[in-house]
Amino acid sequence: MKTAFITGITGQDGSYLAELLLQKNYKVYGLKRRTSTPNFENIQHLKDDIEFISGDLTDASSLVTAIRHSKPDEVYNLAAQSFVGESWSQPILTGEITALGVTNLLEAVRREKPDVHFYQASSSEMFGKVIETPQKETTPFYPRSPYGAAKVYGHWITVNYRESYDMFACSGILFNHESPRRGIEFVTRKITDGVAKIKLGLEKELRLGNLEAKRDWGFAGDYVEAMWLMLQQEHPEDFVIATGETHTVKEFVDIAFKHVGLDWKEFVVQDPKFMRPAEVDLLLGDPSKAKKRLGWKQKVDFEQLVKMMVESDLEKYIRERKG
Ligand code: NAP
Ligand code: G4F
Repeated sequence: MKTAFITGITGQDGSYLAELLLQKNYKVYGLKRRTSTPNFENIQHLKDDIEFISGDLTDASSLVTAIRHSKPDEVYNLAAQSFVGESWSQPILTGEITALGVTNLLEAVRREKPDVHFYQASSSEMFGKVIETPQKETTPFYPRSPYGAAKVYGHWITVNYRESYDMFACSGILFNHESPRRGIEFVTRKITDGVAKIKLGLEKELRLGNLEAKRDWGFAGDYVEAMWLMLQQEHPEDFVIATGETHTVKEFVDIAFKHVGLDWKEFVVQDPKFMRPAEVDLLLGDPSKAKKRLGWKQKVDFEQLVKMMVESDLEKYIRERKG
């Protein structure tokens, strides 16, 4: 039986990855930071199958203890301050978690279990003000937010530990991926939650920022499979994971409202509060390397994703209404 240690297990990706690894018969450990109220929403159904270890990415000693205790074959570093918008309000904390936190974890692995296969959650936000389109593994980075800058550091320190210490350390450069478990402040979930509330008469409008931004959106359940595949290869390498399609926020809005028989123009209000100091206008990934070398491919397309998220939010509010 293989053993995996996952940071960020309570988040969107952590929950799908834990599900996948449990299905594959892994023993799964998850790093859980202390919160004043329980935060198990995404992993409620898996709680009894996971062994939680208390710790924080900014507390190096807790990571050493976690690796020593779990003795993992594979480590997936999914923890981060992951909300781009918030990274302007908390730039230092974002750097401490999303950048230096990676070094804390790599050091713990190097000292306690250097033969680990290590996965770093890198991001298409590193491409920022894109230098070329589509973006691939060799595209230079130009981050546009404190979050993007922190991810560039996390990416390069992972490459550096691979090259300095011959560690099996890989970075997955993942483009946006979404699901019904997506945090409510991200634009896709904010839209589908808003559509469900408007349809059920619980809200009258949906306030959004830049509707022209373009993203390459996939389904989180498909993307965690790529993470696992990267750690099963003979040699550690970095891979872009994307759909190869890009859509505007407006297109997402349009499909979501149409799915419940409404016209978005009657409900969406543009609010400068949600505009960013520097925007990433266009992301479009080229997943050819992952398709060829990992045999990875997406199963859920853009329209299916939007509809899946709207349906899930509708069901949630209907259930709550029934009490
Ligand atoms: P998410 O839902 O925001 O989950 C983030 C996780 O990190 C949560 O479990 C959170 O714990 C944990 N965390 C935050 N600060 C921590 C700290 N100081 N110590 C330990 N744990 C901490 O993010 P996600 O969408 O699943 O993304 C997973 C990873 O992939 C992140 O690193 C993200 O930056 C990266 N990424 C995401 C996407 C995407 O489109 N989803 C694309 C590219 C890269 P709490 O529950 O306690 O807050
Ligand atoms: O959903 P978002 O907040 O995601 P963003 O900034 O693309 O970041 C996500 O994907 C990255 C991968 O590329 C991850 F690394 C990162 O952790 C995160 O998961 O915003 C998407 C777009 C932006 O252009 C934003 O300006 O939607 C635009 N937008 C328009 N109105 C809005 C809103 N974003 C949010 N969050 N809220 C709005 O009201």
